[in-house]
Amino acid sequence: MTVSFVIPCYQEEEALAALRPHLTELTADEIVFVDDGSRDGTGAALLALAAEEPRARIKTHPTNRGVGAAMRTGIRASTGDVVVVYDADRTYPLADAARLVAALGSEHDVAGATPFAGGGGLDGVPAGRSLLSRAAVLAYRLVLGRHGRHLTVYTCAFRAWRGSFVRDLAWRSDGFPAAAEQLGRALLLGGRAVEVPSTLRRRTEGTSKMRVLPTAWGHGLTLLRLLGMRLVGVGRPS
Ligand SMILES: Nc1nc2c(ncn2[C@@H]2O[C@H](COP(=O)(O)OP(=O)(O)OP(=O)(O)O)[C@@H](O)[C@H]2O)c(=O)[nH]1
Ligand SMILES: [Mg+2]
Repeated sequence: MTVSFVIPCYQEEEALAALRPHLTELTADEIVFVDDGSRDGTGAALLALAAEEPRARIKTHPTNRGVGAAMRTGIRASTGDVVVVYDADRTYPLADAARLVAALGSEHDVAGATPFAGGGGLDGVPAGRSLLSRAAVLAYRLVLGRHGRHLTVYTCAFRAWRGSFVRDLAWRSDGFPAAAEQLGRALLLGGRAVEVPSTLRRRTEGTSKMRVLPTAWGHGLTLLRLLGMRLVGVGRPS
């Protein structure tokens, strides 16, 4: 079984410098970095990293298109039987990637990290951010009904996917709501999802790219799209 990591990066010069010494801990056959039109030293940091890490591959967008678009580029370029999406700022423990891959097994299409199930947690994460995530869970559960009731988080992109499943998955959002849209669409298509408790910590290098208002608006549109899919029965499991 081969494993690809996909790591979207936008203005992550500092976070990549901190990630670099940890790459050897990563059980992967390839690591696809997507530099999404960064204007800081991200491009140079990735070249330096690739010079000493033969598993690294770099995809570049000439202009900034958003994390959802970067995931699309990275996932489509990946070749692994399993694809792990991981944030450049290491806010979830790198070691938990192996737990996601183990939980995915052969019975699931996606295994996602969650801070909101027993054994998971939040470490220094601003209250506003966790509130947004918790509100999103309620909204996505409502819209997805029986398809999504068993899950405790939708906005966290740190997941292990069955490669063939996620490379076929389409999503519209180019921004942060893409993580929730991927999961919602996967569930409506009959995808089998499992969660693994993990601890989300506050970012220590670089700055957050998440803007609450545009992201909340994007979630609203995504919820409407998923509701439409559910009502017309798109992807109803047979
Ligand atoms: N490719 C790409 N990646 C992005 C973009 N915005 C954010 N990212 C990446 O997506 C991941 C998550 O972004 P963050 O800024 O950490 O957002 P967050 O995790 O919600 O918030 P914090 O951890 O508090 O900063 C990081 O690896 C970012 O580099 C973007 O426009 N394009
Ligand atoms: Mg982050």
